[in-house]
Amino acid sequence: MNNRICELLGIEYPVIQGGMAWVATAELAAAVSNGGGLGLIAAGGAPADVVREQIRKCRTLTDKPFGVNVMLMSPFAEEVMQVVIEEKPAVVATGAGNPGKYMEALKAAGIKILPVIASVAMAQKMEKLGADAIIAEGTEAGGHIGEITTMCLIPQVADAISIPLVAAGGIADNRGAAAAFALGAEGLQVGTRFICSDECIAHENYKQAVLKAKDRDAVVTGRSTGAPVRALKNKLTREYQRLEKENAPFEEIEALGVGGLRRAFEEGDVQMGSLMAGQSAAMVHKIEPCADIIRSYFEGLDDVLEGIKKITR
Ligand code: TUI
Repeated sequence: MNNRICELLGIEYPVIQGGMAWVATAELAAAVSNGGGLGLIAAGGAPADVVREQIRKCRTLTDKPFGVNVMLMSPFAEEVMQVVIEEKPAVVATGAGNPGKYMEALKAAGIKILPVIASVAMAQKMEKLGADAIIAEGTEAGGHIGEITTMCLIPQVADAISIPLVAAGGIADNRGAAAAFALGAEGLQVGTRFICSDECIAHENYKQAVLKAKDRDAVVTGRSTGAPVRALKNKLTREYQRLEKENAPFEEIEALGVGGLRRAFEEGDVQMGSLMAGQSAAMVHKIEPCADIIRSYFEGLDDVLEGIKKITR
């Protein structure tokens, strides 16, 4: 592939697995990397020693490049970055903040830096600070999200930067891949589909909830508290939305979400767990190996392009 993301990361397919807290473990990251993409261990809100363990475990499961996604809102972000700099995975992706203060040390350690951003201004800032590539995430994505759709964000970021661009949010099949490449991205970040992979250790109930999801089921809560999160509709999201509508105190709303991820991913609590997933959940129809998911984005791509030619000639 004549592709700067593949070249930069030393991978076969320009597919990066999203950094999903609790879901993106060493097992998932290694399976994605072994399948020819770039797997990421999600640090999420985990303490630094857990992240170190995960990196070391991943090394036993793959000899391909892999990375760590550091969630910058984590209370452990600083220590996690320190561990990452010591352990030197090939890549660090960051989310939910500005990784500027860590860039120099990451670069000195020879680690490639791919910030996940949700605005043009942040993409430009990251390029200036020395990011190796940008992951621009549209509001269709799961978890903590920005405001702009993938459709509008990707071409604007593509026009504003010259380093390689990865599109994220709502990319569920080869049509989404073709669209992302048409908009100016050279790579895809995929989260939700990898929840429904054989190698993902998330609870079976959570996988089934993704498989059952329909078009309007991935809803947003937390807009009023300034940290919007997209997750599958359930008792938790309804309760959240009710408190938000009633202008309940910030602490009461926040308390509802505490432990929500663990409840979903470990206990399989599909009612009071936070089933973070993107709008593409409605396009996930089976549980399959990571390698097959990766390949599915490129198989039939010629037919997609032929189809476009046919209706525009
Ligand atoms: O980070 C994500 N997705 C996430 S993080 C997460 S854990 C969490 N749980 C509850 C509340 C908040 C976080 C679950 N899903 N995606 C990448 C992403 N980053 N989307 C948006 C951003 C972002 C936002 C602001 C990146 C930079 C940024 O900069 C703000 C600034 O100016 O510092």
